[in-house]
Formats: sequence, C-alpha cells, structure tokens
Amino acid sequence: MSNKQAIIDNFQILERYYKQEGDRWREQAYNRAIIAIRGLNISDIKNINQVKKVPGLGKQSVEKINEYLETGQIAKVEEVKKLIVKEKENQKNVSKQRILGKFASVLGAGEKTAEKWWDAGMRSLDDLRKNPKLLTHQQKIGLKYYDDLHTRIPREYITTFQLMVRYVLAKEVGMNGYELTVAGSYRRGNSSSGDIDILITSKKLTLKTIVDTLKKWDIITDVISMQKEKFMGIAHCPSGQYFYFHVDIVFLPKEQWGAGLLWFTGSKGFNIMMRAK
Ligand code: TTP
Ligand code: MG
Repeated sequence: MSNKQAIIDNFQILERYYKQEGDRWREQAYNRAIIAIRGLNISDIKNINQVKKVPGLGKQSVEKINEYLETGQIAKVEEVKKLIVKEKENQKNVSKQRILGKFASVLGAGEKTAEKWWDAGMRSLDDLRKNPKLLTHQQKIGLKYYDDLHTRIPREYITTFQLMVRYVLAKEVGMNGYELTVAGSYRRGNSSSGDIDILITSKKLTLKTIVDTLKKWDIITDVISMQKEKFMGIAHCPSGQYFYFHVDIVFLPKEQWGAGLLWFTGSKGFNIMMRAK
C-alpha cells in the first residue's frame, strides 16, 4: 500500500474516533486533511516537504504524516486501534452475559447449564429449541412455555383457577372428600404470583388420582415431575384462556396439614428464619 493511502486510512481512524468522542474540532481537522491528501497531485508521499504548506493540512496533520513517514505508524492511531479492540471485547462480553442470563432463566437451568449451552454454540432460546438433545424434560417444558412462565399470574386468575380445581375434584369425590388451600405467595396476599402452590389432603383421593383428574379435564397439560407427595407441572384454564402457568401440588396426610401449610405458605426467607429459631 502507498504511504498516501496508508495515511488516509490512519486519518480515517482518527476522524471516526474523534467523532465518537464528540471532539468536533479534531474530527473536522482530520476530515479536511483526508480531502487535502486525496486531492494531492502526486502518486505517493515520500517526503514531508511534499505536504508542507498544503491548504487543508494543519500543523497537527503534518506532524502525524511526518511520524508515519519516519516510523511507519502513528502512535495515536495504534492507541485508538487498541481501544477499539477492547470496546469490541466489552460488547461481546455484555451480549454473552445477557444470553447467559436468559439461558439461566429457563425452568430447570442454572448458571452452569447456561455456560454449557454457550460452549455448545447456543446463542438464543430458538437455538436451544432446535437442539433437544441438550435439554432435560423440565428444560424442554421451560422453553415451550418460556414467555408464559415469565409472566406474573394475577391474583384473580389464581382465585378462578382454584375454584375450577375445587369444582372438578368435587365432581370426583364430593365437596367433603378433600381439603384444598392455595398456599405460597397467594396465601400471603400478594397481588400476583410466580406460580400456583396448592396444598391438598384427602382420604378418598391420592395425588395420582388428583393429577389424572386434572389432566382429564385438560387443566394440567404437562408433568414436570411426580413424586408421592409432590407434583410439579404446567396447567391452564381450558376454555378460551391460553395462558399457561407453573403449578405445584403438595399432597399431605391430614395430621401434617398444619405444618405443611406453614411451610408451603413461606416465604422462603421466613421459613429459613423460622427453622433457625
Ligand atoms: P415458591 O412458589 O417458590 O415461592 P412463593 O409462592 O413464595 O413466591 P412466587 O410468587 O414466586 O411463587 O415456593 C412456595 C413456598 O415453598 C414458599 O413460599 C416457601 C416454600 N419454599 C421453601 O421453604 N424453600 C424454598 O427454597 C422454596 C423455593 C420454597
Ligand atoms: Mg409460589
């Protein structure tokens, strides 16, 4: 590359840099210098005397051209190039952190899983959806309902939902066949909740029959996990309302109702304090 072109390239870097810095005076000075050098009626710049007294080339520009002719580079430009590389790395890190944060918010994932997905080349939730081999059953459900599961559930929805569940269970075993309370943040009076926590006791029903009944009525749509005393899954109000939410059902024998209610009402912080006492 000719010295002339190399100097223009260098000055363009400085012009852009000063523009970004909001230094209009230097930005314009380098802009004028670039125009002046382009307009020079010589094939290349070999000697500093060729650019002295050229209109549009100020003292600073001539000094920089001289520096280039003597050393093959301009220190300020090298400094700016390093800043640009650093800035690019920072931007990359910010977007990596943003993606890792999103990955870690998938139900059943955490920071470690997020890193693992990143290392496997995943960069978006859609990438994950296209790579089911990387996902557990719970994470698949988390991705399927990602938006809904990150939407707060209004208190009124939960009130309606529990009435529906009560109605359906009463159809199976009668109103006196079970006891049901919505615990968690709903029971603490919150105006919205992250999920719905239901506590049930019954001599006539088991957790399995409860879950099967709610599935049959198209209330429970997905099972995340099912143990003897605890169900975790996804449910919705079947007719017309296609907002899905996370439901936990805890099933306890009657004699454990009080302790269970205290625990399942929380909050988590309150439980930790209570246990410490
Ligand atoms: P969550 O449903 O996780 O919490 P929450 O209902 O208080 O709040 P959110 O609106 O986000 O759903 O858990 C239900 C209860 O279970 C919680 O209030 C207390 C208890 N719990 C613990 O004791 N320890 C725990 O680590 C968790 C997650 C819950
Ligand atoms: Mg809850």
